[in-house]
Amino acid sequence: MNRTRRGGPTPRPAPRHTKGWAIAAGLVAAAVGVAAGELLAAILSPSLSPVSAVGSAVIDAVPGPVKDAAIALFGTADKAALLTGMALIIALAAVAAGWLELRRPPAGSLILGAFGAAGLVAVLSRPQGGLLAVLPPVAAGVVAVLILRALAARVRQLADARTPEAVGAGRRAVLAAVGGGAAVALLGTALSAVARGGQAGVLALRDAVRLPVPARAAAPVPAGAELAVQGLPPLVTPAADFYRIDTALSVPVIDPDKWRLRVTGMVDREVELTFADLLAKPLQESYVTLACVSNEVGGNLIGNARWLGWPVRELLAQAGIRPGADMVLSTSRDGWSASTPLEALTDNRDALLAVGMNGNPLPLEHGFPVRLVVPGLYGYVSATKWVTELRVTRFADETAYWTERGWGERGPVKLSSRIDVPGRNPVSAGTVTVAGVAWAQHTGISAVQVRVDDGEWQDAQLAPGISADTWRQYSLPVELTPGGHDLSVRAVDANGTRQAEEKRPVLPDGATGLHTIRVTAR
Ligand SMILES: Nc1nc2c(c(=O)[nH]1)N[C@H]1C(S)=C(S)[C@@H](COP(=O)(O)O)O[C@H]1N2
Ligand SMILES: [Mo]
Repeated sequence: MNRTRRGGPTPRPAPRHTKGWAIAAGLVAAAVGVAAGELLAAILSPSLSPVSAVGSAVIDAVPGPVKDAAIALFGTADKAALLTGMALIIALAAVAAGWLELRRPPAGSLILGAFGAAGLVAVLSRPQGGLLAVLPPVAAGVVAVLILRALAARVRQLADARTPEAVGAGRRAVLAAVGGGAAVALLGTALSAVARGGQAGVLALRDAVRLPVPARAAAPVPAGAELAVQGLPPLVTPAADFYRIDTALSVPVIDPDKWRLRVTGMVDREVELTFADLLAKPLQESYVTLACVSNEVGGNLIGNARWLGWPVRELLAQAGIRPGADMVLSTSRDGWSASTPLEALTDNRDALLAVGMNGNPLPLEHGFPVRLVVPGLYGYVSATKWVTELRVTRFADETAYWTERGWGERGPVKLSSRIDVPGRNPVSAGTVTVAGVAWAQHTGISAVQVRVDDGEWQDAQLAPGISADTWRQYSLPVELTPGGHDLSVRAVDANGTRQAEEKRPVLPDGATGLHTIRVTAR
């Protein structure tokens, strides 16, 4: 179709030429955008994909009868049909975008940008949504628009070419740009397929893991531990809602059959443990509330789960600890490390080498196949995910990832409490329920008090706790007159120590201060 007439005087190139290139530009721009979003998602997290988020949002949004009709029509190929349909829609929009970007800029950019925005909305509507989840669709939209503009500029140059030389040069420039873009899209798609393939493989291995029945079951959840207050987070946090904090840009993907844990350092004999070895041990289950040192007062970097694992002290006993050691440096597959006081791993608190979370193998994001869970310590000094080595050593000799960066050497969780309800403003004046959680892991909570403005501290109803290692819910009805009010909460631990009122930042060893919220009663 690209006949070049060399030698003769060439009039304006036929618009058909540029139309074809404009359409190709739109398709390539969309393809590079989608590839960029998928690749970023594959790197960031196994449970993120803008394309599948859009697909899932479509599935959720489609009315039941349409869903039934689609299943009747396509049977088990319904998901493939949906993806094909989405690809067709994106391709049609890309064709239109390429064409319009040439004729009526920036209409084409707007179309591709709108697709990025749709991906963003879809991702935000998924339960796995989090801050990380927004990056891939945003990247997809931005990349697609930038590529489209760059390609359209070259196509426009070609359209404006007046001499045969200019037409030839313009065509070569467009061909190089469009071809280069297509190659980048293919490469990005291939790379994300490889990354996904590795994750899919390990996800399948994870699904195949059969966790043993615990030799010691978790303490039962006492009746009434979960208060029937609307808006209060569940007592046990579902894995999908559990906060995730780590330095891993891409989630380590570990084949459990190849996983090894080595115990080294100041030990009588080094020990190496396989996943099968670990599953064969008498495992025990316990509820532990995990908290991040970066959790601000009132923040949500805290969650409570039922962990299945083998007490770390059993493993350390097998290795035999030499005198003088006071710390265990645990290292993850991706090189992160935590320094945990030896006694927290050997005392009776049941620090676990955990393989299960709420009855399932650990999610990839939460450390599959094995992580540490130590009641009473912030995650940065204890909760190593994807753990591969425990080195028995001394605080005087070695440091860990965050302690090298100015965070406290020991990281006991600070006694704290949070108001979750009322979560919305304004509230109706009159009787208002104030409710939330309080925690002092490994010590336990003995009382929670609530205050309205500068009034008296009133004892809240404290729900029974699962154990000293878990948070406890509280609630208290208070009377609010119309107008603005400050609601505050404070907790008292099992030793009678009252929560510190002094405001201190999260650095270096955890925030203190009282959680106070401002509500308006109408
Ligand atoms: N390998 C690894 N493990 C890690 C971290 C990390 O960055 N890398 N972060 C720690 C921190 S700071 C916290 S608060 C907990 C969070 O665990 P979660 O993501 O399962 O909630 O994991 C800990 N374990
Ligand atoms: Mo953390």
